[in-house]
Amino acid sequence: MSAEYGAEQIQILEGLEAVRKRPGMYIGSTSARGLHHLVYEIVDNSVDEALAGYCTEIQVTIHKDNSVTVTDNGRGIPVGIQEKAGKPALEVVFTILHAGGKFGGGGYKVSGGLHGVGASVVNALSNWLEVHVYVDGYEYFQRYERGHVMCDMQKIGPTDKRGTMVTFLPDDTIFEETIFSYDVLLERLREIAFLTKGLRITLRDEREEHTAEKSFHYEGGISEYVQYLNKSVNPLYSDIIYCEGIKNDVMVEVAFQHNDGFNENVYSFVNNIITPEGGTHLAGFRGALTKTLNDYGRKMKLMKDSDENLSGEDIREGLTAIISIKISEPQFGGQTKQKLGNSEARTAVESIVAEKLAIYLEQNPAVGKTIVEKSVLAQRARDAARKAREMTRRKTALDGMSLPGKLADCSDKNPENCEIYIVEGDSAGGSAKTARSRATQAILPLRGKILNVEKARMDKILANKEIQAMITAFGTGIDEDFDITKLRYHKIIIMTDADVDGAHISTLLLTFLYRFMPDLIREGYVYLAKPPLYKIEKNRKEYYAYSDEELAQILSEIGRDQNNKIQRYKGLGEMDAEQLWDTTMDPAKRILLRVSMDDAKRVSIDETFTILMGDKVEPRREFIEKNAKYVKNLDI
Ligand code: TSJ
Repeated sequence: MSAEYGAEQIQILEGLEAVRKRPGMYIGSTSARGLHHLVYEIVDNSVDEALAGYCTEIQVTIHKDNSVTVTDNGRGIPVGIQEKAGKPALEVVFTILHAGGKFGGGGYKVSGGLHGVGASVVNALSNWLEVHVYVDGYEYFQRYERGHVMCDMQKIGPTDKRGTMVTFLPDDTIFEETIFSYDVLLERLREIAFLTKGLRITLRDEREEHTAEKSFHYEGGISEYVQYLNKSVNPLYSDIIYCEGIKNDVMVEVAFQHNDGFNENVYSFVNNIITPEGGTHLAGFRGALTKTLNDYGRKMKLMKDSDENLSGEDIREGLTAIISIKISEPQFGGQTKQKLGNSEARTAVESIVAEKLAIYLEQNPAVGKTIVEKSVLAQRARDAARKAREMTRRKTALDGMSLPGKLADCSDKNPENCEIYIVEGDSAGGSAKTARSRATQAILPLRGKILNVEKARMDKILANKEIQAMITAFGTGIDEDFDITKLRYHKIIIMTDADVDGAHISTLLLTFLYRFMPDLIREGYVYLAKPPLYKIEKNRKEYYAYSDEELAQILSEIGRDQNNKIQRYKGLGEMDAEQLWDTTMDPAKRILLRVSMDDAKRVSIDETFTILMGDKVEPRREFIEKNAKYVKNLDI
């Protein structure tokens, strides 16, 4: 008996040692991302408890030493002896791989959906972890270090509390980064709160002198999420349309509302995790929306019998939607294993949305009419855009590759070696053309402000000369024609003045790239050049400073005196070709900022561009006040 117990013990240790040996296998990475994942793994357990109907509050606290406490007011992790292991279930949860939460019981077990691995992994990757459980009038406690049990589970004494409290300190020999970001946690916790109606989630940060605290609680759930996402645009009707139901064991919730813009902002979630590549749940939603609105439009004579059906895209123009499903065994497929494959998810979403939406439209004909009319306009614009697109296609086919006249192309034809500078203004464009290294650097000057794609329909965007020039120069095509393998340059470098106007133009360009060629950003091909802010001259020697801090540093190094000449650059135009090469274009010396994006943050990126480029002033002012430094938001 005791020998058997010993053997089992060793096996358990091996289980968690495996996690410490290959942490990436269990939490994706040991970077900041993996670190934050630890918190989500723990929080997921409390969210499950909320979904089961037993927990209404979750508190997350970041302590001064970067340990984190997660507390909930659920039933408490069971403390009874688990027969198979011969020890308290609590200990099993923390010491056996994949044991977290598998106690049967009702409700939907959602963690473990995409990459859920549970409490034992967090334990294995923590310097120490302590758990308190408050159940049936008593408090229980256990402590672990690097996954090893430090004491048997203790029954501490009576309590009138109920719930679970876990505190852990991530192991700094495993993680490259052990400092939690309040903002990153805040963003994800807000998302969870929107997706779990009624649940209150509070985040506290005790690291600063004044404790920061923020609480999220949405009785309206994903309907409030849609309202929140549409706060900086103009809705076409005041309702948020909401459909909910359970079919084939798939729990479905959908909320949406149209605005007067042109973007489709549809986000799908499976078990509270965003699915950037969609899948069957998204397909089910799209199918039901398209069919129901076409049926409605014809029945109400809003379309003629001879009219073509509205396409899905037409109906989704200006649509903000959240699709959230809970499913017990999600299957993911596609190249990156991120696309939901369960066919029962498609039929569940399709039938629930079709049924509920038809009823809603019957009862709200004014809204139905508004949506159909908006879609008909979109259909007409799309026809015009298709004609424009066919024109450009025919043109390129006829002329071989007709590159824009303003482009000074490079001679090297291997895209890996090639860069294109998108330069604001003809004069800076001229200097850049003189300065460049002709073999590998192409220059495309753009005149003035480019079109704000947040406020224009596709046909207008495709007709814009500056945008056409970029599309042809890149070689990739756009939107549905986009083909990244045809990209002619592996570095697309946006070079604008280091002032407010320059920042605005960069943002316009990034908005365009993000909306129509997001893979360029996702694959890391897009950069911002960083021109210097100051030139300092002393004894015929020139120094360049790229920030105020650097200016101060250079001045303290060379000595502050009368002979220093400090010039503040107001624009690229003030530099001659040689200076431009030296400071901003020479690959050996220049500073480039790579623009990156994290798919998990797609909702907030979309929001950022809508706020920055949309037409409501108040949200923009708020956003700019909160994010005073432009460059800080580079990492979209
Ligand atoms: F990650 C974790 F396991 F450490 C953890 C679990 C952390 C935190 C902060 C909370 C929890 C947790 C687990 N909260 N609530 C629960 N509930 C259960 O484990 C539980 C309780 C009772 C029953 C039952 O069937 O009676 C079933 C379950 C899953």
